Amino acid sequence: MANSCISGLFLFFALLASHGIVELEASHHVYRNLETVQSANQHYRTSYHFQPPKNWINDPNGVMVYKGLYHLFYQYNPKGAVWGNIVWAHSTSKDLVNWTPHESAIFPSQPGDINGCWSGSATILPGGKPAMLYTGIDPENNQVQNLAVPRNLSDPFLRQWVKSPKNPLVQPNAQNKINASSFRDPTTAWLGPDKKWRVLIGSKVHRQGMAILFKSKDFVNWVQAPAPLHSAQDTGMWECPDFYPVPLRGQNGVDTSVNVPSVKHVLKVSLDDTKHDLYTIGSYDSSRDVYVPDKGSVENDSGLRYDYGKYYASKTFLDSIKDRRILCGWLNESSSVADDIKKGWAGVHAIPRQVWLDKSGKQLIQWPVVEIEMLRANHVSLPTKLLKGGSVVEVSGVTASQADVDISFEIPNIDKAEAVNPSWTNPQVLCSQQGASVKGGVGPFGLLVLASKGLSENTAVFFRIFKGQNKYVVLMCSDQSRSSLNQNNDKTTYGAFLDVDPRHQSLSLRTLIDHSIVESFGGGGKACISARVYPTLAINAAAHMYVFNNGSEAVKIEKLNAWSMKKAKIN
Ligand code: DQQ
Repeated sequence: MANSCISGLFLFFALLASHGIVELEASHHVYRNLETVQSANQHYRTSYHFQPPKNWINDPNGVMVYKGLYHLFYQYNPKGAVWGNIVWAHSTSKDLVNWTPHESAIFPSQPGDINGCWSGSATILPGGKPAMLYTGIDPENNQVQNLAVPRNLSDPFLRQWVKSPKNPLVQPNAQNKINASSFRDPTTAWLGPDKKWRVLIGSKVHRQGMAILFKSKDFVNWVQAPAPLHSAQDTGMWECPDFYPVPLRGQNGVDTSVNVPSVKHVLKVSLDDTKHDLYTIGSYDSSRDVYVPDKGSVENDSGLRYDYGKYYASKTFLDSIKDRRILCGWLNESSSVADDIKKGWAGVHAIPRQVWLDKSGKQLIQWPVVEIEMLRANHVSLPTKLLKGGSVVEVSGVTASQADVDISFEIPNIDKAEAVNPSWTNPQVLCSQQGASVKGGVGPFGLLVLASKGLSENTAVFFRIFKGQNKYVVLMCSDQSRSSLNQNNDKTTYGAFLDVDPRHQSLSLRTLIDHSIVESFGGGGKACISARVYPTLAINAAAHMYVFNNGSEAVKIEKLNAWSMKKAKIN
């Protein structure tokens, strides 16, 4: 462990820092004739986050448990490292960590999906039979809804899928007036008190995002309900809706059809305009088929998000093996399309997270599934230590490019926190203005990961504490501005406010580092920030990890545990 003064270095890096935001989203553009030729330079492939050997991936689809195996399907381009030619690729796992690949499960073969098999979800029908509802793109490029079921239920790997001869089951037409280019991504269906199935499809009318509701007795014939389950003004298109109950107490999950007084409901929508997964917590009246978000819920881009970094098109499923609800999400690249084509792949999935309702009832808690801990090796811990303002301490003894680190801080002199400015309402803007190099009172303190020896490259995940009127405000940031010397990447700084009272609780930060992923969980999973980064110096053995404090006040490292992460067997 080395200790040195870093304020000069931070000033230098501040001058180097780029604040440019590069728009790199590639969704729904068609790139033709791009067969993948992978380059030899593969520093950014991950070791324990899900990805196929090559090509483009996006949304997780139809995640479920069948005969004791986890099944993950995902949007995949078999022909290249950019979005297009979309099929449902398929892998299975016994532990959500190691994954075995299978042939693509659902691919264009009928008029109802001839131009693409887009996102959808699994429903477990009575008798334990899985059924997939998914969006197909028809010959006119209309978005329609289809059904596929396993060919052979005695195959635990469910390698073959048969499409319903009734496809498309639902399509936009003159009667329903649904917009044929904004009608996609069926949810897991649930049963109402009338024994009818219900499913939501994402849509919009002008700028009003909505979750259109359909009902069915037999899972084949679907009738549109008179009103959407829910909609919100001025949000734009809702992609990949997800709707599920969470128990008021405890960390267990319950089946999607459960609606009893001891649960609340969560509605998550993926906002196409901003590529953010936004959720509200509320109540579902199943006799009227209305969902009402709790009072005070924010239903625009400033609302609650699963992740305040790059994380999109997620969906949950009930893990009936362990009675928990698991969230899977897509981490898009932050590199340029040209760089993606060069490396021959794009897109990874986040570590599956267990989700449950916080004791406050006001937000969800998310935590990486416990199984990921089986990859931990070379445990390193730091004794309790005071981290003076302007200091940096290396965490050595772990593979810093492939690691799991869990740290908690105590704040001895919290009254020295700077006053909060009432105009600071957007945490992302605040983190961009006050990055890791900007000195503060209490904070910034946290981790420098994927850092080069001289710190010219690093990703800083940190906290700042401000004094508000009656409470302290905790800001969590992930600052990518110095993450790479390559200027072609999206280095947007991310931020979130964390609902923790630092007078009474220690402030914890867990970060999963995996070559080009920095996935962070603040306050025991109250705020998550995932980032994609592409260091040019801090790669493999040349990557380092540090704890830093760039505030004027000392903070105490109450505990720090770090591990190297072994490589998982993925595809
Ligand atoms: N991705 C799918 C769509 C969905 C979008 C297409 C979200 O079904 O709306 O690949 O990333």
